[in-house]
Amino acid sequence: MLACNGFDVIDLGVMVPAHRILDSVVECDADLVGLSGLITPSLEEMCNVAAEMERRGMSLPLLIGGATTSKAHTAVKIDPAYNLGQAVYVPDASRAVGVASALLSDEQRPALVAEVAAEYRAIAERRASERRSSRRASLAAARENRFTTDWSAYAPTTPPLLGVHTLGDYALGDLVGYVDWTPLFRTWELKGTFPRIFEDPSVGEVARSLHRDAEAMLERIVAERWIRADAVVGLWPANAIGDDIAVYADEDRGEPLATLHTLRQQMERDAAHPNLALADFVAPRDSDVADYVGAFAVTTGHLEHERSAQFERDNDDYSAILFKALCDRLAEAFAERLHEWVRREAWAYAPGESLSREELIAERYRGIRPAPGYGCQPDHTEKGTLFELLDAPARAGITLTESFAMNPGSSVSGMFLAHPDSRYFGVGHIGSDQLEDYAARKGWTAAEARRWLSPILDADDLPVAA
Ligand code: B12
Repeated sequence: MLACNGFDVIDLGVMVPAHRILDSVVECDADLVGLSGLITPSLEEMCNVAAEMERRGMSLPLLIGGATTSKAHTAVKIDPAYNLGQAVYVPDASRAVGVASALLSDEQRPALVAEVAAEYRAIAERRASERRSSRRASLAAARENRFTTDWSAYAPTTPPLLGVHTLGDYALGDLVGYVDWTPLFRTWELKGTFPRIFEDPSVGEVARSLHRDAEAMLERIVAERWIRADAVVGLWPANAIGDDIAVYADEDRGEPLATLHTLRQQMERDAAHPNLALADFVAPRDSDVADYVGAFAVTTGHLEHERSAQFERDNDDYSAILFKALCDRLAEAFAERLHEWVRREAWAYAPGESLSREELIAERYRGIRPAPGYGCQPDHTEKGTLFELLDAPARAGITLTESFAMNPGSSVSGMFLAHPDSRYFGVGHIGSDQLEDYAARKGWTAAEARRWLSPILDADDLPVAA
């Protein structure tokens, strides 16, 4: 139990399923429930919590926050599942106390709930009419307008290090130069880009002091080996087959080891702006070009929990937050370092590359490392295929939860694509035709497809809360 601004707070921890959250809520006779979501599958779980609260006849206020949540999502998907109580989106933790106090006050609650409910109804109606009027290309038309290139003129480099490689207990000192500091400032809600943020008249001084503390702690993390960095990387022969990528064990390219599924943009576009899918950047099977793909999983989260819990026990929340944020920075730095190693040595399609930290952050290199959950691959379940190919639990100690979050938290996973034209994009919303097609390719039932793809579906295709 934590004491926080006059409230007793019980933190149930991460990735707790709906029924366990609500059992605890009843057990401790809570006055309100707060949910925080980092990646989109947790948004689905929030809808389940709301529906389960309704089923149990509860009417406690439900506060929603976290990186992937939004007022629109709360209004359109969570609130409609919870008619007995009110779901309220809180964009920033510092506002949580004011909102919670108002919701618990008999005088203030009715007006706040009426205001929020009216605002959410208006948002839901606006969204529904926007969706109805949004124009979308059919899947067939989008495929027709795919990215194409003269594959016969493309000669992929054969990776000298094909297969799966473990980089266990990697030297932490080697990662420091790859840290992108900008997101660290965002953790403290300091807006600005490193290093320009230091000159900002309003936040510059705070940013400088935070950066000094961060560098000092980073030095200790490295010198005293506070955490362990583990990674696994794989490179295989591969070819695109339609919107999928077949991954092969060897150059015979017989039965695929696995199939990576990709989703295609369906917004209305023209020939100058292709409707992209990640599979477009891998040579198609019928081109007879021998292409390759890579995958990786990295973590800097082993041992993280023990130390951050110690800071918390010592009532040193500042150090606990700073330490967790640094572990996240190191995980990203490790992915950056690994990608560079792949380009220069393991796949070796850019052996002479030599880029500064700034150039790496600006992605001035050839190829991309799309991660499931980003805009160009919104399907988090693809991590399951990557993890099997990489044997990530055994080789790097990273596991997936039921909703495809990675454990430990400071972990990143994704693919490597090398085509010079490969680039990041957002799939955006897809139509029912692609929903059905993708479900068939993944071997999903219609309900499974709607569950996992719900963030990119139109209202008519959305799952109905249980
Ligand atoms: C830090 C971060 C990470 C860290 C992970 C941290 C961890 N240990 O779990 C690292 C670098 C490891 C990482 C990895 C990944 N990430 Co990431 N990550 C972020 C990032 C940059 C910041 C999130 C953050 O911590 N912000 C700081 C905190 C303080 O802010 P916050 O969470 O928004 O919370 C504030 C408010 O929302 C509010 N609040 C939060 N919760 C609550 C709850 C209540 C009740 C209330 C009232 C308020 C409240 O208070 C906070 C302070 O004001 C976001 C991008 C972004 N700008 O948000 C992407 C982001 C969340 N990541 C994303 C993705 C995809 C991933 C990966 C899946 C990528 C991959 N395949 O490897 C992995 C998943 C990791 C995992 N363990 O499963 C996507 C998620 C999109 C999606 N569709 O799901 C994002 C949005 C990036 C993007 N633009 O696409 N990530």
